[in-house]
Amino acid sequence: MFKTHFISGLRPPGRPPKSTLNPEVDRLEHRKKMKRSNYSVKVSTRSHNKVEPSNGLNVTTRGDAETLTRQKYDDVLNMVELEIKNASSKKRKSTRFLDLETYQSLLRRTVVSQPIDFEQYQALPPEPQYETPTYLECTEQQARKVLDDPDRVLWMPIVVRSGKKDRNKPANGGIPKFIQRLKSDGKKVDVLAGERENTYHKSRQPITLDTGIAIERLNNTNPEYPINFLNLRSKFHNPVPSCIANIDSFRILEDYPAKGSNGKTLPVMYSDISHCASFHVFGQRGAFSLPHIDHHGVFTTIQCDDGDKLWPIFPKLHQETFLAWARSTVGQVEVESVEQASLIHADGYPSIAPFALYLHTGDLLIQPPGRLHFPFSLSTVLMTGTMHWHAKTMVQVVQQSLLEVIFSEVTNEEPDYNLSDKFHSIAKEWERSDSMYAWGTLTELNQYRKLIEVNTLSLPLFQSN
Ligand SMILES: O=C(O)CCC(=O)C(=O)O
Ligand SMILES: [Fe+2]
Repeated sequence: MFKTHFISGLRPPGRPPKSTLNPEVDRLEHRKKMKRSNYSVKVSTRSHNKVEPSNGLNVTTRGDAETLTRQKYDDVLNMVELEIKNASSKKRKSTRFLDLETYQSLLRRTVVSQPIDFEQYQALPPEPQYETPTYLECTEQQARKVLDDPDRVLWMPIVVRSGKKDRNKPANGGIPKFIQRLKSDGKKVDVLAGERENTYHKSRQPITLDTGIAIERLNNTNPEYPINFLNLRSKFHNPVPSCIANIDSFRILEDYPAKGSNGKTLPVMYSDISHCASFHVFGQRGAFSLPHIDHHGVFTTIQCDDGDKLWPIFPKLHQETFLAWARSTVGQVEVESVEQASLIHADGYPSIAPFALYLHTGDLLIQPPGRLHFPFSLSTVLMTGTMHWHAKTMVQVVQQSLLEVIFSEVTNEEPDYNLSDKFHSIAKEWERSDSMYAWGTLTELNQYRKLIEVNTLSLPLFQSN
């Protein structure tokens, strides 16, 4: 699903309230300031791009994941650098070329960090740690314990590796079966395929192709623009991974607005996030996405069904950094102070170093809300994903949804038409004393109530109560 609509009851994107400078001037100023600023995390070069998780995380070496991720990271960087080198002589720079340059800059400052294990995760304080480039690698049972923990909400990504016997075994018949289904299910498909080269933003929007033609393009092993099928409706049964399935607090999204009826037939609106909460992404080798967040504050689960993906991701960002980046997506960078300007790198994304995750056939990723990520397809790769709201993070869900109305470039997905209704039904459920969901505090409920009434851009979105 791609964005073309706005949340009902909210105004379409407009100028953000803060005064800003000319983007070109900002960019130059920013570069100068970046040179002056003494950014503290050691990153940026291929040979030195390893950091230890900071903030007291005491990690032990988990050689396999780190070595493999580093190899795959190197493969992607080599592919990107080679393509840039080969294209550099061309007079006209394609959108892909410009995006590749940005991607290269991002990759060069991406670090490869060690995951922590279940015991280390449990020993951590429950509060989220900002700017910490780490993730949890654990079994599916451990992941369920982490997700079902009433005392803490997940803030770092989890990677569940496929068991040895499932390694290299594609799920559900893999790519061949998926292509068969794709052909039989519909004549048309939305893809990112580089057809719109003329304007900066349009080329990043999907085009509709005949399914047969889109699939045909996969046969070209050296395409000028690898094809990326994003957000396809799920084609397999039971896409929800067992580590998250039927945990009440993660069911809000699929339960609303269906609550109030036990019937099996409900009117379905295509753009309703509850009805497209499972999806596939299917990318040709070389296809990639620039950093974005998944929409409406969802936790995303993404299972690698068949193939290989590098999934670089930013650590949890301070609100200030997140907002500075959101503003920069509409060409506006705050330059009120050196500190503020240095939050955003010259490539347009937060200066804090991203870190790499690698996903292979059978691996599962659980990605917390609001995390910028920029996946790269190392092979033709099929993934199945699901989206979830958590009862304790509903304030962030509304905040992020409002932010997406103002700065629509932060996500690559289409907003939900029914969001406003959904938010109001959820408020009613939250107010019930016998509710089955583990909601946030009373203060958060009051904040949520205020936020769902916002229909103007002038209100402060991030007030604390
Ligand atoms: O594979 C891609 O290019 C993008 C996938 C993605 O970001 C997602 O599924 O959230
Ligand atoms: Fe995404």
